[in-house]
Amino acid sequence: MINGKKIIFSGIQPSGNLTIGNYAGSLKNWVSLQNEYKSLFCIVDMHSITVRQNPAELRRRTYEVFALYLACGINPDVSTIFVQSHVPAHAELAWVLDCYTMFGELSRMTQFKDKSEKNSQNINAGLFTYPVLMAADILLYQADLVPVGEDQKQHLEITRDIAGRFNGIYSETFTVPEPFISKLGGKIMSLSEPDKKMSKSDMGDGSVRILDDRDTIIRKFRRAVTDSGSEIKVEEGKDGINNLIMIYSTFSGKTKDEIEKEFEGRGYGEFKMAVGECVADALEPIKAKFNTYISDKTQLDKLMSSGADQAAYLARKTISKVYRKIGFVQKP
Ligand code: ATP
Ligand code: LTN
Repeated sequence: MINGKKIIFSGIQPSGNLTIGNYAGSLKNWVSLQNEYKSLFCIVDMHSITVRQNPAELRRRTYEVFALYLACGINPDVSTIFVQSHVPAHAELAWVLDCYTMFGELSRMTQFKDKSEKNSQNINAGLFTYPVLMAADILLYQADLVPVGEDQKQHLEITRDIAGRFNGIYSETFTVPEPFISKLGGKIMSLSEPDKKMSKSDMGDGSVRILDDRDTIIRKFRRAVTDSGSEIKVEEGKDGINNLIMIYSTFSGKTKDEIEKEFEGRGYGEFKMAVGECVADALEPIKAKFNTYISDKTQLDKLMSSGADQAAYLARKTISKVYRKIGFVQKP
């Protein structure tokens, strides 16, 4: 608890241009939760180097993600926004937690298996211990709730296990966090391969970016892969149309039933256009705000620096407690 409020922590990797999946699964929920909870939103640059990044691009994207958090409505006066590598305690706690995490547990992580397949020439140790750094992010701030997309559920489970194990050995040290995964938008699928999660590091037309221009957004939706059939109806096995209905619902606020009624007797083509236009309309104000924020580097630097200070202050408290409990001698 901070000032009587429960704590939220979440993060996104600056590993590409953010997608509407990142928006629906994360950012949108962060904005609606930020006033009720003490919130910390991180740009997890240390996680992103588990896959090789171009240094200049990583630097640019870190600023872009920061500006996008602001543009989506994260208020720096109420929430702490910061860059992971600016707070050394993340790496410090990750090392400690590495020693309380089992090789077998990490071997079961599906994200590790997926990313190892995608990056078969670079299956580095960081990719393997990725969930431990994520556990450190969350546990450092004694977070109660972690709003993420469905793909992160397994990482939350291992975080809870690590916290429970540490608490069991050394007495209550960490808050055991709960995941917050919204039913709507928790898993947006690729438009070109609707059986796969939309992912920011996937190039191509399957991923719609928050910053795509209007025509690109509409074109991507027009080309979205759909199943055989013509009815706009949620149905088991119809991944393509189910995904489009889910996206439309997330961005329009309409329920599944309202959407099915609205498009009764109308074809896939018409529906795809409607979804594209609805998403493009919803993203317009975000893009406008993004352009304003990204053009003021001085202001971004100021916010980045103050966010890191706020986070570092909280993180230090946990690190000191952990070092004391495990028997590290305090520097005399
Ligand atoms: P990468 O392609 O680099 O792995 P990513 O698009 O999967 O990136 P992350 O940075 O790993 O994005 O995730 C940031 C947040 O967005 C997480 O909370 C994650 O669960 C959520 N998220 C990512 N993709 C989706 C999606 N398709 N649907 C819903 N939520 C998503
Ligand atoms: N692993 C997450 C990003 C992430 C995160 C976190 C999310 C890193 N640290 C802490 C929530 C809390 C991902 O790949 N989407």
